[in-house]
Amino acid sequence: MKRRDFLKNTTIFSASALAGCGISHKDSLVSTSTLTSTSNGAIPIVISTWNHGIGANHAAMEIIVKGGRALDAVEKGVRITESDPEIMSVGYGGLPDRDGFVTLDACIMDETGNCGSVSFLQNIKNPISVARKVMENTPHVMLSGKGAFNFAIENGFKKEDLLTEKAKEKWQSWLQTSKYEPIANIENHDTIGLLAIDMNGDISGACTTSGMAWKLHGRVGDSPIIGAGMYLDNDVGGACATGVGELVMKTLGTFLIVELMRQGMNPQAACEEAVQRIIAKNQYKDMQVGYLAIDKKGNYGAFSINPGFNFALYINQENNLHEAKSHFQKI
Ligand code: SD4
Repeated sequence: MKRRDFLKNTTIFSASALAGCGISHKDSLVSTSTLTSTSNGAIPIVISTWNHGIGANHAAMEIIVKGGRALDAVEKGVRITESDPEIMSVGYGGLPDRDGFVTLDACIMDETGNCGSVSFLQNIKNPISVARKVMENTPHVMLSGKGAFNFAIENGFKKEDLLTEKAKEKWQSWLQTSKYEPIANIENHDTIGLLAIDMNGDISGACTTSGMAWKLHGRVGDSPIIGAGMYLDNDVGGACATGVGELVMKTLGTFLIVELMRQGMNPQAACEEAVQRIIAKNQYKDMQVGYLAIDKKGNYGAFSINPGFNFALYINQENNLHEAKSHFQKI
């Protein structure tokens, strides 16, 4: 679509209007509601997974209302989540693998189709920023493990111990039974996937996680895989995923959602179809996967296998938490 048509079809708030509205993170946490279908689109928009998305959305929108780029917004947004030791599923404070190591996965993508990613990264608090450096400073898309760590250090990141006392205690108590049985919504994860459209109508996305708690050392999930944990195409829209990464990887869920939108599906229908693919092809019992999607007009969709998936949506100057619809009504 030409930019002219895009502007015609979309509600746009001027930077000054939004900047002047003085929305604070607390003010904006209004209520939880269930969305029934794809909304009317509006830009700018920021959408992200789970409760912690409220704070991340807020930080992202702060950049956007000043006329900033969606890429800067998504990075800044998820850095808030990564840096918070109380959020035990992303970055610093994340729950470790079964051997006690906090290993992080993250990816980022911009409106030009550039992307960067890190997987199995240890001792670096903000993997999303390392992923961005991979995108901008190397000819590659993905760095992993020791190589990703060395690259981070060379690029000025600090080596830090990411295992907090609280996470260590949880790990030690898990060790007593050492059972690995992910249960929907309490799998001890909760990745943040965040998508944003800025004032120019450009889309970017970020996804970052400490992955499934108690995973095998070396396990990498969907979150750093472009097309699995997150994908976008600035001509079409974007999508991000949360939940059991193996199910997302087997169906390349976010790539699928964007391609379905390219063929004309709205974001809600595309998320629902991606969940159907998992149900049709995989063992999903008691497991959760949730998808979020936006199209170029700022229409959004959200859907999960099981109930309990919520997301934060910052649109029309309000940043609220919503409950996604799900395939099953009861777990
Ligand atoms: C993973 N998808 O490592 C991540 C975990 C997650 O919400 O999303 N949690 O499989």
